[in-house]
Amino acid sequence: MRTRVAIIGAGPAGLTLAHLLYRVGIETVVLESHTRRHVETRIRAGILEHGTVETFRDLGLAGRLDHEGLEHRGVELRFDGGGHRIAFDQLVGRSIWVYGQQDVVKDLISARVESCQPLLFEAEAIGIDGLDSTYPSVRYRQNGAEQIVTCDFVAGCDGFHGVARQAMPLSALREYAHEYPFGWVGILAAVPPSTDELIYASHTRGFALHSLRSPELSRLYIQCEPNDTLEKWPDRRIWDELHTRLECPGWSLAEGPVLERGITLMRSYVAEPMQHGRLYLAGDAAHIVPPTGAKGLNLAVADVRVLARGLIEYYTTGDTGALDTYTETCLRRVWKVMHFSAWMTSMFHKFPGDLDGTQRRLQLAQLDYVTSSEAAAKALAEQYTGLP
Ligand code: RFL
Ligand code: PHB
Repeated sequence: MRTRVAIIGAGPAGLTLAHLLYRVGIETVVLESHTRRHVETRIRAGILEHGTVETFRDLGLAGRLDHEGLEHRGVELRFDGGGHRIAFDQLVGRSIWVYGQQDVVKDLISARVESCQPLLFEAEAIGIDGLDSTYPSVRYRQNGAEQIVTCDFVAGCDGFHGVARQAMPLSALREYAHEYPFGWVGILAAVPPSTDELIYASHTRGFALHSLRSPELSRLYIQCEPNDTLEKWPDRRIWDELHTRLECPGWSLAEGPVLERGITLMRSYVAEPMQHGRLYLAGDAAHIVPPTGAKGLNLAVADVRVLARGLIEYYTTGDTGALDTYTETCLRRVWKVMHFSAWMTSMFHKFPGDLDGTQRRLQLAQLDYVTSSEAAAKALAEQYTGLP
């Protein structure tokens, strides 16, 4: 098979890139190791920045998002038994959308299938060759047989555990990795959300988050130990901790059947550079942020906007200027978002080793500042709703 851009991974990064290029007539092949059902039902992110929503609207892919997505104009920060609203619209004139990642992926896949462009499921990329030539190729396995797609460029959109980053010579790669000393237990529950807007809570027992997916579905998270397993978190314990950590006078949390549960380790990671020869990394393949800032998917979409611009410039003018500066352009946003996500994480989580309570007092001082100073609230709102 021959194409212009071989895209590894049908997550938000790979699928959005495929659509951005299809719109201007640039051929792509998308390879995805899992089944369609698997990628469409994987529950992950839920918050879309303004710019991410605009990207899907520009592509004509926001029909269902505009209909079923929930626009949120603020968020609540809860600590010391009190709730404080950060009003995004008043502070920065922007909002965010609650719309599940699996719905984003479903919409992008169905539009890709409709366009009759190649999207291969159960096609696992196993190696990339010729990155330093003008004819790179991707080897993949489908139905037990090894196949090859040759191309002009390879987009590594295959997530943190993919093969694309591994194809870069180790000597060319600088990695910045950090594992947090905690994880998140996440549940999806069949109960109307007990709140209209997201609640981020910082409690002496640790972080809790009340998010949602629809008027009938709540999504909740709590901080846990880094090596906890789900066996340690029966539903009763999850709800009890949520009640304790989210407690606020005059407010109560409604419980319901737990439909899904999972544990996520919290880490941050950046690979520099994000390109080598004809290979470009985008999204989780290049960087991971802790989910406290709700940024991973949004960053993935921001990367592929930059990559698509570079590829379009190359195919229309032959100029490689924007491709050459891909890493530099992306990293300017990536490191700001890393900083924001680390800041949100440090403000809300319980860190081990705070023996004399200094860290807790610093956290409370920071939360008090953010919720009482308009300038500080604006900084949070600007970054949460998305940097331009
Ligand atoms: P993905 O979504 O991991 O997609 C990569 C795809 O590549 C496939 N793949 C391969 N295909 C072919 N050959 C191979 N060798 C392959 N290896 C892998 C995989 O099967 C997969 O389909 O990466 P992408 O596109 O970069 O998207 C990134 C986002 O998925 C991720 O950053 C977010 O989910 C992070 N995240 C959040 N981001 C937000 O913007 N807002 C949020 O509210 C938010 N909440 C979250 C989150 C992530 C979470 N978890 C589970 C880590 C909440 C949680 C709990
Ligand atoms: C979610 O709804 O899944 C969600 C919301 C906010 C976050 C992370 C995840 O910071």
